[in-house]
Amino acid sequence: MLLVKVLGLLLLHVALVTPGTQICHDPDENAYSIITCGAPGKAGLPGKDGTDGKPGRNGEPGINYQGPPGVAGPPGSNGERGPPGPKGDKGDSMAAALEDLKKQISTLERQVRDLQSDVEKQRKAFAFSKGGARSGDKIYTSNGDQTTYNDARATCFNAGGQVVSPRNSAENKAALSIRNQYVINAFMGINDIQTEGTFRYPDGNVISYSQWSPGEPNNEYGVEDCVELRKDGTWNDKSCEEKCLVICEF
Ligand SMILES: [Ca+2]
Ligand SMILES: [Ca+2]
Repeated sequence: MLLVKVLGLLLLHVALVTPGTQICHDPDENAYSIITCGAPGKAGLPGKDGTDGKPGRNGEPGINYQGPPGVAGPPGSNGERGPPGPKGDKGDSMAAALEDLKKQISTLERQVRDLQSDVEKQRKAFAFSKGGARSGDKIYTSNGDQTTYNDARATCFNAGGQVVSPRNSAENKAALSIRNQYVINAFMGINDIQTEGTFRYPDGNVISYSQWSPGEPNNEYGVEDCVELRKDGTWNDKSCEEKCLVICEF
């Protein structure tokens, strides 16, 4: 053994003095080997590109995620009122009603014309007959009776009129024309029964026209509250209980 170690040391010495050599120890073999150590080589050229690899496998299908349903929002505010629509056509019922109304109006117009003609004839007949007269739209007539004032008032009222009550000169003349046909003084509707000295028309209004004879009204004996129409067209207050011609006004 000693010889082996000595030989090793000798080889080591040789290696140390020989450039380019290196002693390498192998622990497993517990031996030393001598290799020649050259200078480090240069980097080699880059290798060729490798060939393309195989295509990869298809991936697993993805999972679709569905969100939770949304919550309904609050109702919106009312919109502005739109413009009015075009006028619709008139219904048949409206047209029929208008047509019917026209017929009724036409019938009424014809009836009014007939009435006007009839009234005009009656006026002419009254004016022509004894005891008939007219002034404006008033008609005066008499039945020739002579009665107290109250009876005259009742007669005219029942006939649809009133005892003649002239409100102007023309009406007074119309009444006088009838009085003179009968040649009898006539009662008038004017009286001061309600208040002595204040003469009124049958409707209660104070008279606005008068044609008193001179010295009248004198309320003779304190009993003259009615009025008669004399032959000269003047007025005289007279007792209502006396009898005079009845002239009615319509
Ligand atoms: Ca009197
Ligand atoms: Ca008198």
